[in-house]
Amino acid sequence: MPKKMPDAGVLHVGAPNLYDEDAFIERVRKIFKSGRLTNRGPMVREFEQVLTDYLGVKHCICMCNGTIALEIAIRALGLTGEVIIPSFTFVATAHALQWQGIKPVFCDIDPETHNIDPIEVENHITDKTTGILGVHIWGRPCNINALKTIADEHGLTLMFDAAHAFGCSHDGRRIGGFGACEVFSFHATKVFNTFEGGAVTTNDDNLANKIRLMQNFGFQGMDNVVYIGTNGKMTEICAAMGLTGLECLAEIISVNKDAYELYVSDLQGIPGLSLMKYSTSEHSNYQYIVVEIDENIAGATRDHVIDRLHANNILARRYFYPGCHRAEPYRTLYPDSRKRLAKTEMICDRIICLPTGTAVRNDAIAALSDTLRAIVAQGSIV
Ligand code: T4K
Repeated sequence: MPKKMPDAGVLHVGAPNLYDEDAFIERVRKIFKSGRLTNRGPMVREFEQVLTDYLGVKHCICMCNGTIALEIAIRALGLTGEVIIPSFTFVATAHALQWQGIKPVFCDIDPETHNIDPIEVENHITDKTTGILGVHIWGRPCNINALKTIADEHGLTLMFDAAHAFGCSHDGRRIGGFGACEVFSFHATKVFNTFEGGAVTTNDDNLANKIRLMQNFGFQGMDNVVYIGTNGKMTEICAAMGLTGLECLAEIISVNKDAYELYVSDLQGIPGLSLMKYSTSEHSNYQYIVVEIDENIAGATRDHVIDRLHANNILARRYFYPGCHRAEPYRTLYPDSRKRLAKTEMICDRIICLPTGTAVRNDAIAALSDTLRAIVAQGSIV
């Protein structure tokens, strides 16, 4: 059972889903008994095996967090030069490239799906492009088939940032096995968390082997270093949290789905406000409640609505405002990006994420929706 949180008076986007404390502590006791704290001990090995089965992939390499997992995957794939990514993502996606001297080439999104637009991707391919890094924003898969066709035609590597997409599917297959590899985040704020954590999943044996070596300083065996590497290892305690979380993941997703359906009915008919839909034919984790405000119809700007929600102890978020291309260092390094990101900027300026998850009670959703309705009714544009 996921642990139900008491209502603390303030509603947060990102309040963690907590698991059964006793089951977790039992695993912590095992760690203390074994004396094995990290370096791919039994807990991490078990966690990787369970994840491999759950995701239906050949390899799962658990990491200390999603950002390092991205960096290692990018390096192991040998990406260089330019890589095409959406600007509408958490800044870690762009940083993981720029940190290694690779230029993130920001591409516009489809305003319906909020995902990278394959037609736009084609326009950004140059002789320096080595890859496409799609992001399954809000857990809704990118147009994977179209991206794969483009990557194959141009000899590019395709990988995915699946930080939001744990438990989601595309064409009936779990996210995790698409592209050369996919990268998950198990950060505290995610649908499934290991305090901090992440993983790279792949069906490629050689790539998996390389990533394993790179996450452990490049060590092959005790004294033999074969690659430049870093420390990307997951600890035993994080794996213990993950194993405990997997036992109640289905319940967490079901709580999220119920919350989403409550929002669907409670937010109905608010002028200028639309709630993002999840596919009914695929698995979704319902992690994000995303509303779009059209200020011309609502009569209130998105930022006014956010300010009023905050004043009412509802810590809604403007993910992923302002968009990577309008954040430093990208704004200064690549000032021309703005010219081709009109749809990204429009979405960045309209989105609000609302609280959900096991920390948010149903009556709080009803009250929040009433507050939101009242804020829009009051308006802010004269
Ligand atoms: N790619 C994508 C597409 C991502 O979205 C992310 C991470 C990554 C890559 C990188 O993965 P990691 O390296 O993080 O594994 C949060 C998270 O820090 C970040 O993991 C996440 N995306 C991003 C979307 O959101 P913030 O800056 O919004 O977090 P913060 O600290 O403001 O927390 C949000 C709310 O949650 C707070 O109001 C309080 C509450 N909270 C938070 C934590 C950490 C708690 O109640 N307890 C907690 O322990 O970035």
